[in-house]
Amino acid sequence: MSTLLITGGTVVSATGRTEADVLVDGERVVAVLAPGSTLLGHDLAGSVDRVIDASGKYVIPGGIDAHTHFELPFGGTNASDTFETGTRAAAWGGTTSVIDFAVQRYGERVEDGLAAWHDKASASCAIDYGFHQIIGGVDEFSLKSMELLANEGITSYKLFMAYPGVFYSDDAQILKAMQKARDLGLLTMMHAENGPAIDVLAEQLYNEGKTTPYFHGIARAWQMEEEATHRAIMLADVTDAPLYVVHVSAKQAVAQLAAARDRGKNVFGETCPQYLYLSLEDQLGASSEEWGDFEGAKWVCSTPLRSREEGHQHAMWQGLRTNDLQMVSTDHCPFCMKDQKELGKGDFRAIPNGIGSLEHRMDLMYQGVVTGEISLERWVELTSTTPARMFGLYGKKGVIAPGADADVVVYDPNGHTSIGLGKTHHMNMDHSAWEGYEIDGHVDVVVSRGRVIVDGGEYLGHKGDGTYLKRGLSQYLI
Ligand code: DUC
Ligand code: ZN
Ligand code: ZN
Repeated sequence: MSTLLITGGTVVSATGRTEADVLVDGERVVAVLAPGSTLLGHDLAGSVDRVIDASGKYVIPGGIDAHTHFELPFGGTNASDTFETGTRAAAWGGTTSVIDFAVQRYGERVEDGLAAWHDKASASCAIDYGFHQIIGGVDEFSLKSMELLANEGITSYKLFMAYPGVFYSDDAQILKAMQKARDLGLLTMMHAENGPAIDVLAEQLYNEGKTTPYFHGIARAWQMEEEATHRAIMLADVTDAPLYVVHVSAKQAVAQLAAARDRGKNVFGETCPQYLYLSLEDQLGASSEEWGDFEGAKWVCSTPLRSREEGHQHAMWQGLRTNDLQMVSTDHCPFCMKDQKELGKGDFRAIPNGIGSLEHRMDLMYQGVVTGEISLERWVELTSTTPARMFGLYGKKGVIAPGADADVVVYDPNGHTSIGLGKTHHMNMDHSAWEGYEIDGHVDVVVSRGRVIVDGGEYLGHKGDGTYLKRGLSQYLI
């Protein structure tokens, strides 16, 4: 067991900041000390195995990305990050826990999907990991299997109102699953888009010769997200089940969440960096020398990037400030252009949906602190503390306090990060959705359960060091 002292930094939590030294013994934080404290001896620095000087830097709880899809079979291919490559990239970016989605489809057993995800993840992860369960085929068997999930530490599951024929659930299925979830204390996560209507719109656009990535965003109109969000809220209301809407991108959907929350409902929403920074016009409508008007395929994801002219990005930041949106995850679902996104050349409907952002979430959200969109404390809350509370990890994760896992990031506000291929990029992708983004800050040191895994530009993590997070019930409910 080794000991570590992080000294001279500003420890930032969801509720404040303070000058303090953080003492780590083995895998845990054991003390947060006033600078110069002699409580634990006159030469604490001399008695520990390692001292990290964090002077002038922020000391924050490690990031928790509660929405990743490693190796997800989707759109005729598999998401290109494995648990190994994905968790390594996460570590580089200051994220020390991920929650990925195990998959069950029609005709499959939930238990088998879960076992497959454990097989992929165990011995592969550099940081700690947990699972949500996708229930892509709601039937009497999968409903019964939900009873096992909480005991396995899987206290949240995801349904899709989109993707008919793949993961789609109709209203009757959603209602039944929510009733079961309410009884079991599980949190229902919802992909809220009206899939059947979207598929009709997409087919009509395609038949009119509108085949480029831009039309992915047109087919998946904001009305489709608002309507599904409202329907999900009503189904949750009538079943008295808590609801967490994933990857919110339409300002009208935020308004639906806000209205439900104003009525005192246990309704929550996450957004993702892509919906804060990127747009229909600038990205889905982009063209390049290499890819022509297929360039926009890099940013085909669902929910889609939305029009900047309509003000969705502004509304997402606003929602984060007002707590109408509570968290920022990435929906990390990377695909290469070559052989993967290319499947949809000439037909936007066949482009695998997904963007890779996991490595850059902490930086991109810190840039929101620099530009005044959110406070320093809110940065920590959105990226670590609330994810921990929402998904039953708080106390162990999401906070720097005695007894918590020593997942700590030393972040340098005077540092700089240039994002892009050949610069900062460790995800298994042949392009970056964030090429050219410049961040006025830098992840200097990353500690995962007491082990230093990133140290000033050097990666020291190991495949297999990450452990499975058996999660408790949500600690965020009203
Ligand atoms: N959206 C994506 O962009 N990718 C994976 C699944 C999803 O819902
Ligand atoms: Zn989704
Ligand atoms: Zn997702």
